Amino acid sequence: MEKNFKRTTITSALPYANGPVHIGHLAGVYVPADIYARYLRLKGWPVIFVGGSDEHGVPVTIRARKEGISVQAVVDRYHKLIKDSFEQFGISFDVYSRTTSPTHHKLASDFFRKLYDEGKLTERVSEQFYDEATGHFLTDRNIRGECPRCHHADAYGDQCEHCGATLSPEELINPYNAETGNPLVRKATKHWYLPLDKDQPWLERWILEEHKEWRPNVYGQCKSWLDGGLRPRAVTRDLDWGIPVPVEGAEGKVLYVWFDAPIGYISNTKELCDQRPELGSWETWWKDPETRLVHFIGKDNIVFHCIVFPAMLRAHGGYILPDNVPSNEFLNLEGNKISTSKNYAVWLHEYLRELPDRQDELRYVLTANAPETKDNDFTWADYQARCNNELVAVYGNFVNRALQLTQKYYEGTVPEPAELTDYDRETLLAVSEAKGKLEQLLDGFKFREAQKEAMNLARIGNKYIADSEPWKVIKTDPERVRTVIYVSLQITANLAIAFQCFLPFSSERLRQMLALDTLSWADLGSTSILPVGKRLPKPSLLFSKIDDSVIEAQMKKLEDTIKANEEAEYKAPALKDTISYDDFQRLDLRVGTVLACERVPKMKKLLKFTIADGLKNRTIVSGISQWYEPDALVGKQVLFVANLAPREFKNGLVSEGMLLSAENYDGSVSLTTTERPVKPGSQVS
Ligand code: B3M
Ligand code: ZN
Repeated sequence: MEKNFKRTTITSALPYANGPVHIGHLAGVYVPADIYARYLRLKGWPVIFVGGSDEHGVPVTIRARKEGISVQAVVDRYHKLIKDSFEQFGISFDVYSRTTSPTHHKLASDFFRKLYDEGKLTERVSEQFYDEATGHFLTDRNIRGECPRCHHADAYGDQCEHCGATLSPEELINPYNAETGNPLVRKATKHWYLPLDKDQPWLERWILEEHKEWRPNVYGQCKSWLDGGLRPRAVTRDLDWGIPVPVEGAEGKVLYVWFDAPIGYISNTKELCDQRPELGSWETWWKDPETRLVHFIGKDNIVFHCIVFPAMLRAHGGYILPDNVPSNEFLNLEGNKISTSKNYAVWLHEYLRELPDRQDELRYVLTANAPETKDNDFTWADYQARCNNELVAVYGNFVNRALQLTQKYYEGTVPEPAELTDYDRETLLAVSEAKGKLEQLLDGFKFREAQKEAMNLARIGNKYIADSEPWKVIKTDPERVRTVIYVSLQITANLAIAFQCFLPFSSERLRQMLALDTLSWADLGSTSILPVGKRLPKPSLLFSKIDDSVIEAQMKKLEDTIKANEEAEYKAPALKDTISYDDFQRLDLRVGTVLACERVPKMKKLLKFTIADGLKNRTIVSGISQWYEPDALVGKQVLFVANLAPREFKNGLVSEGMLLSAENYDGSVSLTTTERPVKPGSQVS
């Protein structure tokens, strides 16, 4: 930090209360924010960590309509679920409130009113799409219609998913309401705009010149927005859910969710300070230039936090601007995009139920694999490997050896070291150097590297104890072993501190096993955290292995979701050109009985059938071996095209006809048969 700040206000994006939170949320925003908050607290620096649910906007209203319940019921349910999940994952918010709170409604409303009164907003009437049947204006995403480019029937108002074109709703042919299917008309409506075009010059200076240290992905996105030229942005919407626009003649209008949500950070701080007077006034945390403001967000929120919200704060006046906005890229899941609407995710509340007491394992893997600079992939195989090969085999193993040997040789008391060897000194030096490295990485928001550094301490310890072989040396040189165990225990204490901000649960267990009152950052790097003679309680294992069966069950769950989605999304292919009855009559379709069925050597996909067709037996070759065991088909009745010209395969095999089968949504194939047994050779019509 170049400037000397007195305190830090940390915010993390307010998740929409329209569904549960998943690993993508945790990896992208909440774990990094929590690591940073814990780190500053460990250092004893004044910090508040502010979170909350975003309960306005269109998504919650859609969810409510889908489920046939009130919007309030939706946000109540998900606010609680999200809050509980975060709590159980040890996300150490000082406050987690919600944007439906009265404090927030008042603050956001006053904020808008001040901008309005001071003429900082512009007013404009424009035509928007309107559903006359429901009396609603629609948002871009809720408008569908025919794509003007590829003529796909159901393009979105902002994009055609079929040809990828970026669209605006006016371009759609025959636009309709995605939810009701009703046709839309255009209707004039008045809205208030934040004239961002006027902010362009100072934003360019402030971001592009004064904040070159921001992450390249954040800086780059800001630059491209600025290079494209900023345009005024509407900060109100025609909607019946949200904070009413506090202006006469604005009935039926609410503040745009992206206007009120970031103000939620301020409202939640106010609630926090009202509850905890020792924190002082909320204004200190938002207005004092000696306060450092840091926003943790996902990459889709960059423009709002780096451009729009700072412009709002500056227009209002009196507020500090963010010092940094460490935004992550996205986390994928087994190679696919995580999707709330498709239910394709690892949901935190389900993880907590299915893998109980393994919060640190997930935190560890998500940080080890954090999408800090590019999108990353979460896989269950990687999860298992990191848990078993790193947490169990390196960290857990080292700690367990150090603590067990202390019990075994010294009845659980920290032994007095004899004279240190060069190797001991080298090892301790490496340990004390970790602090500086960790600080540099944590201060620079490089959490992934920082956690690696913490794990490196465990590697140092593991190597040290393996090289020193106390279990052998005890017979010949017990004095030496006292030193080895002493040094190992000090490394263990360092690990508890170094990992505290990453893995709070296991650090807490380790703190108890080391009988330490507190863990303090100041002690990190010290080689005398545990005094000689200190009694340690009986240890237990810090981590346990993840079985294959656990991983298989999780994989199966994801595969089932993919299948269910494919099934739900299946659309029957378009019809072929019409044919005449005569055309149909030319086809000779018949029933046959399978006499024999076998695989074809060297042609993996094929099955060779011998079919009784009432005249003579015929051979039919069909590419369905992936879907059937040959033996299981013998005796079955099948339908086939009897007058298809014979077809010869490369190996000389000739197929005299074609079996009729149906291809399912997932590409699997099912043979057709008759509803009642009939004589082989019966005609089908
Ligand atoms: N709720 C969007 C999101 O969850 C939004 C963040 C608000 S932060 C002020 O991506
Ligand atoms: Zn298209």
